[in-house]
Amino acid sequence: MNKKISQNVNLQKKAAQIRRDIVDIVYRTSAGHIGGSLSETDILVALYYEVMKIDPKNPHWSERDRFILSKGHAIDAYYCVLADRGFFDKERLQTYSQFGSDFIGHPNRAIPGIEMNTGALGHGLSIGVGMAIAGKMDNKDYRVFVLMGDGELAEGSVWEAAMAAANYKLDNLVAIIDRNRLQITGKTEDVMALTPLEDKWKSFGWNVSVVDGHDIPSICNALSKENKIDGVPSLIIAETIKGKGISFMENNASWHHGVMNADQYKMACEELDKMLEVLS
Ligand SMILES: Cc1ncc(C[n+]2csc(CCOP(=O)(O)OP(=O)(O)O)c2C)c(N)n1
Ligand SMILES: [Mg+2]
Repeated sequence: MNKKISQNVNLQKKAAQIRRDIVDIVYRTSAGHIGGSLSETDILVALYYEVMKIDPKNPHWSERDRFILSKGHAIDAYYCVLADRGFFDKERLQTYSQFGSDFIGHPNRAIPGIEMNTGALGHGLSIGVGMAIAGKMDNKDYRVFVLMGDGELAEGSVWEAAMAAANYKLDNLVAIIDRNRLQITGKTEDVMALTPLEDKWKSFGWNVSVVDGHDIPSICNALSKENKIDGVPSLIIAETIKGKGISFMENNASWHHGVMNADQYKMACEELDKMLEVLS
């Protein structure tokens, strides 16, 4: 197998393994936000295993690329990726959502690798703008990545940040939208219509790409520095499926923060184990 193809298979396998870990921690804790965690998994794998400049043993390394999970509710995938990348011992995830644990239901800076507390939607892009301005002022060449939900775009503060990013020519800022077309109560287009989404961001002065958010090589391509336009912030609209990888959860808003019963957990594990077997 050529090196590129085998690397792609490895990343697909990694994503399937991360999905398997997500199912485990969500089932164990009877909490979490599984739908949006499964939709963003391939994006996080592309970022943390291929694209971002990071050193898990030195999470405060000044040259590191920064990542903000603005859709902070989808913490399950984020914890599993950070654990697998070695930011902290996987065993610590056993305490997820338990009284006194640092591993609470939204990102917080007590966890190595997490840059910013998030969860109140609509703030991540403003934080990213600040970090990108700081990078420019300090003459650093790190990039700042911000992952937002599509429902999150109903928050007006997102658009204020979008304007500021273009105004300050932040070409070191990359925003990604997990475009799964669902938010908490139903379809984004019914709750707060976003189309034409691409045109909206272009009109705000962004360099916009649209990709299949489950095709890891395409995500990596879109995130590559080669796609940068000098003086222009970049936006990737990643077309995804909420609940991706588990048939009965896919495209179903009730799995935004649904909790599996024992039978559903078994079915979910079987589907992901089968996927892992195919990729082995
Ligand atoms: C300011 C704010 N309002 C409401 C919520 C409650 N809430 C949590 S998740 C969610 C839906 C988010 O949908 P989306 O951004 O599309 O996320 P995804 O589909 O990726 O899970 C809402 C409304 C919140 N966390 N923050
Ligand atoms: Mg959504």
